[in-house]
Amino acid sequence: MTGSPVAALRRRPADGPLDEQLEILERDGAVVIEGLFATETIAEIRRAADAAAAGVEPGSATQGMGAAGKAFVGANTIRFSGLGLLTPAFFDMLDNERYAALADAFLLPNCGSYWLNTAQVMYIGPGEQAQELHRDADNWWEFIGRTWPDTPEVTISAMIGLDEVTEELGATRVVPGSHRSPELSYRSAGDSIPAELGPGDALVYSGHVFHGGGANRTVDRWRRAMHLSFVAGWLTPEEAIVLDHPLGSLDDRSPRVRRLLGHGSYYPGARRGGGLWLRQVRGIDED
Ligand SMILES: O=C(O)CCC(=O)C(=O)O
Ligand SMILES: [Fe+2]
Repeated sequence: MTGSPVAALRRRPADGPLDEQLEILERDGAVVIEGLFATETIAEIRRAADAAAAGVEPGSATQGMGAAGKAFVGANTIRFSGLGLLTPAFFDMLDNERYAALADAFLLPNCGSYWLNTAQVMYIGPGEQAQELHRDADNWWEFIGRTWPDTPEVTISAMIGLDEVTEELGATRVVPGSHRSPELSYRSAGDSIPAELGPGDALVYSGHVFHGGGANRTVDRWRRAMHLSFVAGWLTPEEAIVLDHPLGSLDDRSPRVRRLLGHGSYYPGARRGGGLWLRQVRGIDED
């Protein structure tokens, strides 16, 4: 594939029409939603993330893949999850109405419900190289690969600015339209364009679109962003964030937060199949 169909990622305000945002997401595979998260929420998440980042060794994340995982996440990048243990503002993010509406429209045609895939601080450090372009849905390649490219959308991701995120700092690079490409790998970064973000803006993208963290070309500044993604309830999430929150500890949170964090079972509804993520042969949240 040569030449992106668009010169810049399309951007829409969070309080604009949902159908327009969805149309762009479906056509380009990605859309920037400006002001998706409230300023106060972002300020609190950034405070908590900055404090925790001070204790995390750059390059220590492995994605469960040893050296290959380290190469994927970078040598001078700080990554960690567990934000719900650091600040309750994390639960506000999970309850964000517009991101919920986008995820519902995108994923619920293919599942009875979805849950948290991962929520990760991703601070790209000075001098970091660009990440390999990839598709987030490749996590479930055993399933996705069988029907590629006619495969359902099973995951939606957001890269969220916790500060100004510029191209120079390593803004996520996206190849618009590549979610429809039959190509299995995409190593040329030539067609990718940066998703620059202000604090609270989010790049919302399909698990089928090629993207990757950009190079940080500065000598002393960090790219401060985080990732928040959901996956169909019949697939295993990337991160066992569920284990951070013992059963009973989320009783004062919303039903959505409880379900996203695994404190509810998966029900197929009108689809074929049975309940999943059950306990004692009953739904966790069944009466
Ligand atoms: O850091 C970024 O901008 C993107 C990271 C990413 O896409 C990933 O690790 O899956
Ligand atoms: Fe990714």
